[in-house]
Order: sequence, then C-alpha cells, then structure tokens
Amino acid sequence: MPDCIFCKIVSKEIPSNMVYEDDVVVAFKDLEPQAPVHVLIVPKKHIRSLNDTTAADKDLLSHITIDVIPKLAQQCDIADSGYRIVINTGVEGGQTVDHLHFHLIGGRSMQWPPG
Ligand code: IU
Repeated sequence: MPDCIFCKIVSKEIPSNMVYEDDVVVAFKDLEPQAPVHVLIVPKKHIRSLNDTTAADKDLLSHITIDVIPKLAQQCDIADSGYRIVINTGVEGGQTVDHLHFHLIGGRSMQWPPG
C-alpha cells in the first residue's frame, strides 16, 4: 500500500528498530513507548484493521499469537512477569495507523480498565 507507513517499514524504505522478522511478519520497537517494553508486531501483508481480516488470514493470525508473541515475550524477558497485547481497532478503538498491528507491552504493572 503506497502511502502506508507500516508498509514502508516492512519494506525497509523507512528505518525502524526491528527486533524480529520472518516471511510474513516484522516486529519493531514503538517510537513512543508506553512501557519499558513496547513492540509492534506487524503482518507484512497490508490489512487495514482486525475488521478487515478474512478466513484467508487464519494461519497468519495464529502464527502471530501462537508462535511470534510468546517468542518475543521470551526475547524481551517479560514472559514470566506478564504482558499485555493490544489491537486498537477503528477510530474509537484508538487506531492511528491503518495497518493491522499488535502492541506487545510489558515491563511494568498494567492498569485496568485501560483508558
Ligand atoms: P495505534 O494502535 O494505531 O494507535 O498504534 C500506532 C503505534 O505506532 C503508536 O504506538 C505509535 O507510537 C507507533 N508508531 C511507530 O512506532 N512508528 C511510526 O512511524 C508511527 C507510529 I506513524
């Protein structure tokens, strides 16, 4: 998607602090971290939001949740202490970048309810 900033990060047209990459996913440190660990997990395929996923994305979504997130949590040393996964979706959900991404946030105690 030509005007998508995360597509440009995926293609390395725009630099990022990348901590993980495989065939279908990249993960990089959030530019405005909200916790000591704040990593964004981004499918290489442009999907606008969770609302735009289809049955064709089942393998991708399970790969992210089953393989990538636990591995990154271990890598960032927050697996045992705990962490939060956030998928902001749509305007009222707080989504500001229209390319599906998972926030992996940890390294401090989380509050509930979120703001
Ligand atoms: P959101 O869920 O769409 O609001 O999350 C977008 C995140 O992307 C947000 O935490 C930004 O700080 C982050 N981000 C980034 O890390 N690098 C960028 O170039 C841009 C946004 I634009």
